[in-house]
This record gives sequence, structure tokens and C-alpha cells, in this order.
Amino acid sequence: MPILEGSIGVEDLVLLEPLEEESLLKNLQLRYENKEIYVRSLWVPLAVGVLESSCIPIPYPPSSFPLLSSWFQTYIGNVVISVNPYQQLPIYGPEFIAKYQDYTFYELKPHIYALANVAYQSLRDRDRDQCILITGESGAGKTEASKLVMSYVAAVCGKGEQVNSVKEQLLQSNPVLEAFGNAKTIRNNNSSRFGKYMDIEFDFKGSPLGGVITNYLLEKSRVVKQLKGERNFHIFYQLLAGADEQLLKALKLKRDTSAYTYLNQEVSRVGGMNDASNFQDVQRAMIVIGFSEEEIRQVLEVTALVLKLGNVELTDEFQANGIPASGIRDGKGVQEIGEMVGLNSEEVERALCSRTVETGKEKVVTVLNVIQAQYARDALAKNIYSRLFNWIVNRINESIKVGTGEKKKVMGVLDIYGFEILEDNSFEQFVINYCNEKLQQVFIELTLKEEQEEYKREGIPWTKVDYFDNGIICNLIEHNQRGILAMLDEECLRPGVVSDSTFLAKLNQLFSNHSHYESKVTQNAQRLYDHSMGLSCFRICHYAGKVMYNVTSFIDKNNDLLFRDLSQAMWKAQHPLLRSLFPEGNPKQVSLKRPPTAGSQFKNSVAILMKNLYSKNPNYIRCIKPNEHQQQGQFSSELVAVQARYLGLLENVRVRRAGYAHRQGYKSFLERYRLLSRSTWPHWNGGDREGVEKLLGELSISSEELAFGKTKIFIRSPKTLFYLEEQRRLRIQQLATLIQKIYRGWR
Ligand code: AD9
Ligand code: MG
Repeated sequence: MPILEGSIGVEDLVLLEPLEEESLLKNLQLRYENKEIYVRSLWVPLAVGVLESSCIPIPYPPSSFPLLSSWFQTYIGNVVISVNPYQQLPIYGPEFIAKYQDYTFYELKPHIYALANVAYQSLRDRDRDQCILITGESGAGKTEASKLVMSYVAAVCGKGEQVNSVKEQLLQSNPVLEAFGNAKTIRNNNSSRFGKYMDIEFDFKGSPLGGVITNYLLEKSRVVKQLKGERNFHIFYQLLAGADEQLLKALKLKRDTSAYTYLNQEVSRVGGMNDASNFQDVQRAMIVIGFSEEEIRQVLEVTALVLKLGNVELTDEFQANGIPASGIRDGKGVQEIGEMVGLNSEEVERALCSRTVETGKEKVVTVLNVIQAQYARDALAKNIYSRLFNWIVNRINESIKVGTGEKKKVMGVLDIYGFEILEDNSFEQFVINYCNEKLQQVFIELTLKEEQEEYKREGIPWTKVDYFDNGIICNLIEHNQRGILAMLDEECLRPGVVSDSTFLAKLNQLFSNHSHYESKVTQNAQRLYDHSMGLSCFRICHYAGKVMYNVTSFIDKNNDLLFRDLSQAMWKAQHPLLRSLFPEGNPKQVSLKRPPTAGSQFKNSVAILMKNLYSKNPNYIRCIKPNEHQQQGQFSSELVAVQARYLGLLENVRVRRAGYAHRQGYKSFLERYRLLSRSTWPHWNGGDREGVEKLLGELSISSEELAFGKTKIFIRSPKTLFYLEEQRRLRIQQLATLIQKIYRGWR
């Protein structure tokens, strides 16, 4: 179907004509301009379990069969492409949810609701765990999409007081996590600065029981420093704007954000965002989830503590022997902190300005100079905040967790930070982009590779659709012995003088010939003179583009160590929550074992995530950002082209279009349909494949529609399958009438 001027394009990319980048972009643009932000890429069911296990016939049109939408659940996965509208469209809410609930994936306009519906029904009716993978750049609409999925599922799954309270708890986790884990960035006013994977768990009827949230690496460096035009985490501004006078007084806070070093570096307001009312929402949400008033108070106290810590000013001092030391400029701030969380202020001061090193049984105290003391202060603030965030996630999990004895069906929703290319990319961007590489691999493995390999295995004639397999980049980063993360760990653990530059030197040596690695050194060796490449940088050619990382502070961020003096001081706090965040500060529990590095922890959690995703039936929402200005109605073809390219949209459609909608083993296919042919019904003594050939030959199904593989029959279009099902239904009816007649005759 060629796209005609004046039309609004095709809703299913499989119907695109001609199938090339230009028409794909034109189609997305046309639709976008007509406020049609969703497009799908038609399913290709690989295995049809319901057909094999059920005797219920499937009539056509398919929607009249209750299990049919679950029947479309596929191994290759449904894909919905979503282009961020940057405006509220009238396509959400109860009325639309009700509509999508009654139809299959392809019968109504493409929508996230349609995808959520297929996933949910497959889970409920076919007992197949599902996952919804939401990917795209920062600001492309992933978090909004994940909320739409959750609200759809919550609206259609189960009823009753108990069920409703579970739903509310699950939904209300969003505002709380967003307050503490999201921030305004230059790309997105509500950017998720952590990764989130949520398993929603259901009982056998499909009613929600609860869930588990896993969070990934909060970008804690933001607590102490924000880039130009960005803000700290929302909660700080919400607290100052939304707390009543009494609460502000109790927390000894000023309302004005400019009073706080951690908040006054850049912007403090976000257009269209009401911090004060959001603060009320967050508090309400915490109550719904089950936080006690006391817990909420303690969370806010720790949040306030972080702000106060940022205001502790450290000054140069000198010891009697002339060695530089540091001190606190105004003791009042530290005293206030001490009073608030029950700490001896002298001890806090000592912990900030000196460091104790234990060598055997001896303790040696060294003073810190002002730079080191500022570093210690900021490290403490970052640690307190990120541990508070983890505590909040765990506390939510405690409320929504499901007993271990129950059999559960699971729907996982992944909303993880999008691919990031900033002007200055650091360790955080490195791990974020690594995670995106891994997700791209899931998509490639399940939608492009496995599908094509099946045709090869089965000996079906197939013109290979080329795609870029990013396994090589994943390997470059994660290889156990020779990957960048392994090299970083090695450098962090190596005794002797290590620094970011020794780490970079190691990479340069190891990857000098790697096709996805570049640095000044490797470029010089090849006589390439690229002035944009910094001396302390390396560049990785990611699937989504080239990113230059500055290695400065890679070692530090990977080590993620907090001086023991600080953790011990925090553990001595009277404040129960603060104290619980620093268990390693307990002198009795001092472990000599080094905690795992940030990089290896991240790699392990990504590996667990991958295992989890591969064990489920995948559904994809591919989010696209139409412009860099967060503006409605603007569609930049260049920007979208880059995203469409790296999201592999065209390749995905090509595989789907050239592929076969249905495949089934000869034996089970014959068993199901042999009653349609005189040659195979009621008896068939030949082989399964011959039986299928006879049967389909007799039904005069066009040979274009069929391919005979080594072990399976492949059917190109779903319509042919519906036809077979309809014929089978009629035949069963006919046979039933016949049997009834014979039975009556006997009587
Ligand atoms: V990041 O990687 O967390 O920085 P996301 O999550 O991809 O990013 P997000 O969902 O936060 O982006 O969307 C960014 C903004 O786009 C939202 O705050 C909305 O203002 C806007 N948006 C996104 N999707 C929709 C939508 N379906 N309808 C209306 C939307 N606005
Ligand atoms: Mg987000």
C-alpha cells in the first residue's frame, strides 16, 4: 500500500510500500502530524500452543473467540512503535481501555493498550509469563509508556476490595519512585535517573497479587552536582515547596532553594511541573503503599540531612607542622545535623576532616586537606541519598510482596534509562549505554536472529535480512577477562599507583585493533587526526552511535568506597533509618572483604535481568523522540531516522513481511486438521509430512501460502490459518449432527 499524500499512512509497517527508510519515515511523520503516534509491526506467531492443546474451534473473524488474543502471543514478540506526542491526546482512559479489552492486537488502531492487552490475556489464559520491554532514547516516552501499560493492566485485571488495594499500591509506587529517582535534565524534564524493572504477579485467574521492583544504579552524582540547565532529584524541590510551615520548622529547612548548595547551582523550576502539589501526591502515595507516618517523617529527615550536609562549608587549615588540613567554617550546620539525627557533632566533624587507616592492630589517623574533606562530604551525601533510595524501593517491595507458597504468573515491565550521548560522558553513561546494548541484543536475538535461524534449520528458502549484531560491542564491554569492565575492576583492585590514565592506557593496549574502540592513541597509530578526541577519552561505536567517554573518575566511581570513619559515624546515629543505611559502620561487623565494585554489581544485575527477560514472552514498545526540544508537532526526520535505524525497525519489518505467520510440527498439524480431508480421515497410515501434503493439496491452498520444512509446516498468512480453523469448526459441527442422527436412529 503506497503512502498517498493526504492519507495518514499505514498503521501496520508490514503493509508499507515500498519498504524502505524513506517511506518508513514519511509514514511515521504523516501519522504523527495527524496525531496518530502509534504504529505496529505485525506479529508472527511462532508457536500456537492453544491450537495444539485445545479442542475449541476458532471461528473467523478472530475476535469472537475469547482466547484468540492470547493466541497471538508470540515468541518473536509484538512490537508497537510510539512517537512522543509531547501533548495530551484524547486516546487514553476508561473508554479506550474498554475498547481495547474486547479486540485483538491488530483489529483496532495500534496502541500501547493493544499490546498490554495481548500480553495480559496471554498471561491469564495461556499461562505464559510476559515481559514488556520499553526502549528508546532519553525523553522518548518510556516511563509514560510503562505507566500506560500498568494502568491498562490494573483496569482490566480482577475486581474486589483486596485486589483494588493491591492495584493501588502498585500504581502508587510510580509517584514515589519518580520523586526520588527522577530529575529534570536537558533532554527530559522528568528523566528517570535509575533503571526500573517491575514484576507484576498474578494468581491463576489473572488477579494481581503484588509485585517486585528491581532498581538499577541511581545516578547519585546528581545529588552534589548538576549539569547546566538541569536539576537535582525532584524530591528536594517538592519538599521545600510543598511542606507546610510546621514541617519545614521541624526539619529546620528554609523554603528557598537558593539557600542550599546542592540546589542552587542551576535551575530550580521546571515549566508545567508543580512541585508543591506533587509533594502532596508523593505523601499520599506513600500512605497508600503502607509507609507509616513515622517512616515518612524519617525519610524526609534523611532527605533534609542531605541538603544540610551540602551546606557544610569546609575550609583550609594547617597543622602545627604545616601540613594542610581542613576544618568546618561554621559549626552551626554540623551541630544542627547532629541534633537532627542524634549524632555527636564533633564526631561528624572528625569523620569529615580526617581518615583512620587501620594497619594490623594499629590505627593511624591522617588529616584530610580541604579538597579531600569536600570529597568526603559529597561522597557521604551521595551515599546517604542512594541508600535512602534503595531503602524506599525495598520498603515498597515489602508492601507489595507476594507469599512464596503461591503459584504466580508474572508480567515484567522494564523501563530503564535510555541510550545517552552527552557532551561529557562519564561512568554513568557508560553503564547506561551498556545496558541498552544488552537490551538491543534481546531484541535482535528474539526478533531477527532466532526467526531467520529457524528458517535455515528447517531448510525453508530464505533471503537473509541483514542486520547489525551488536554482540561484539557487548563483548567488548562485558567479557569476563578482557572486557572494559573487567579491566576497570582489575585496575581498581591492583596494588600500587593506579589512576584513570593507567586504566585508559590498559584499554588502549588491549583494544588497539578493536573495530568498535577508538582513542587518541589508537587514532595516532593509524595516523588519524581527530581533534574532537580528548586525551583522557575513549570512544565506543555503539549500536546507536559513537560515544566518547571521559575516563576521569571512572576508577573512583567504580570503587564507590566510603571512608569507614563516615560509615561508622552514621551508624552511631540515634536516627533509626539513617543508622540502618550504614550496616557496615557497625564495628562488630567490619568485614575485611572488599565490597563488589559498582561496575561488577551492575553487570551482575544486568545478567540477572537478561535471564529473567529471556525466560518470558517478550513484547516491545520502541519509543521514538521526534525532536530535541520537547515540543509538540515537531518532527525531525533526521533525528527519527537515526533512531529508526538503530532500533532496527526496517529489518524487523522485513523479517516479518517475508516470513510465515504460523508454523507447526507435522504430527500435531495433521492431528488437528486431518478431519478436513478424505485422504486422511478417518484413517491415515502414511507419514506425517505426506499426510499434511495430501490434506493441504486437497483443500487447494495456494502453494505460495505454504512451505514444507524439515519438521514443520509453515503458513504464510494468518488468514489461511483462520480458514483452516473455520473449516475444522464446520466439520466438527457436521460430525456432531451426524453422530446425533445415528444415536437417535439407534434409539
Ligand atoms: V528518560 O530515559 O527516563 O530520560 P523517557 O522515560 O523515555 O526518558 P518520558 O516517558 O519521561 O521519557 O517522557 C518524556 C515526556 O514526554 C513526558 O514527561 C511527557 O511530557 C511526554 N510524553 C511521553 N509520552 C507521552 C504520551 N504518550 N502522551 C503525552 C507524553 N505526553
Ligand atoms: Mg524515564
